[in-house]
Amino acid sequence: MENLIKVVIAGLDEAGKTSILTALDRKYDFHKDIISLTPTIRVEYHATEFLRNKTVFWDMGGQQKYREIYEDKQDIYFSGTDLLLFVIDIQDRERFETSLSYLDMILQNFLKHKLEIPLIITFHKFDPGLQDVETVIMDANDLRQKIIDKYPMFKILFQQTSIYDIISIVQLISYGLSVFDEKFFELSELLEHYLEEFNCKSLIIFDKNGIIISEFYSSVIEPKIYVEFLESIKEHLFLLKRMQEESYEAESNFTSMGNELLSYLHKLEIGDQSFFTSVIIQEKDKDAFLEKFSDFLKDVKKILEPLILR
Ligand SMILES: Nc1nc2c(ncn2[C@@H]2O[C@H](COP(=O)(O)OP(=O)(O)OP(=O)(O)O)[C@@H](O)[C@H]2O)c(=O)[nH]1
Ligand SMILES: [Mg+2]
Repeated sequence: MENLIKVVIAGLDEAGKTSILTALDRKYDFHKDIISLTPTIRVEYHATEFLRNKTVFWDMGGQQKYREIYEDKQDIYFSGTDLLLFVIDIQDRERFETSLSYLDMILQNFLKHKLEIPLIITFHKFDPGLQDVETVIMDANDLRQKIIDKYPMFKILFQQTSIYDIISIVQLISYGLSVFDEKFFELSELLEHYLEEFNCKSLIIFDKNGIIISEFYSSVIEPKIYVEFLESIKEHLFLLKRMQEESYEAESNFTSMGNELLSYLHKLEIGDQSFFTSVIIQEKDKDAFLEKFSDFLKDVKKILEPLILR
């Protein structure tokens, strides 16, 4: 059975909603597209597919004149929402209150219709340079606490994102979509098991759009390799795009990362869908890894097949 998932992305004008979607679409080389973005007029729709679920993102232009329209015609805009992604510009202190009252309008509508859907609230424009700026961290904590206190009835996941950190964007959307099936829990347990078997640093499964379906990281990633580590995951996003292209023959790819680490990307077909496994291991473990890898693929297939072929 095919499902249609409606994801509403809301937040004030300039919060960065369209930028988030653009970054997710392109994954690479998107900065110049984002610079030329113009304010969204009313609602723009972006459709994508996640497993067998068609997902439609409603990118709700955030200017005041549009917010008034949504408030007037709430039921038209917000009915049938499966997931709300609410974006708060963490650099826009002056408008935190305005942002919270917009959130309140939407949540009151959900409550009226007993829509107990998952919410993701992201503190966006949390750029790499702001990660340890005390005032910004405190602002985020205050906002989080206010929201939790006011809406105990909702399950809310808080995130921090920046378009200068593409992994944060990929994770944002991935966490959102993975709430829709308990299979994801099984998959996560499987990854935890194999992370140990392979003795690897990270184990990630992406779908064909580069959306993370499941991921597991070693708890001992040394700070000095962290940057290269993120870089190599970014490279995998780029490489998986190329593997999707007709002209790129290889199904898998080992790359040396320096520091005695290898990154490995492997394409896996289930039914008519492609998935990608990204692994980072130590060079010395390569042979042992390759011996066990086919078992891993079999186990992954076992879990994903029913999702794909139903
Ligand atoms: N510093 C920083 N700027 C960002 C980030 N994301 C988006 N921006 C900038 O914020 C501005 C507004 O981005 P948009 O994506 O158009 O904002 P929007 O929420 O879609 O706005 P509306 O369509 O009017 O509702 C642009 O100039 C982006 O370049 C970020 O993570 N960090
Ligand atoms: Mg926009």
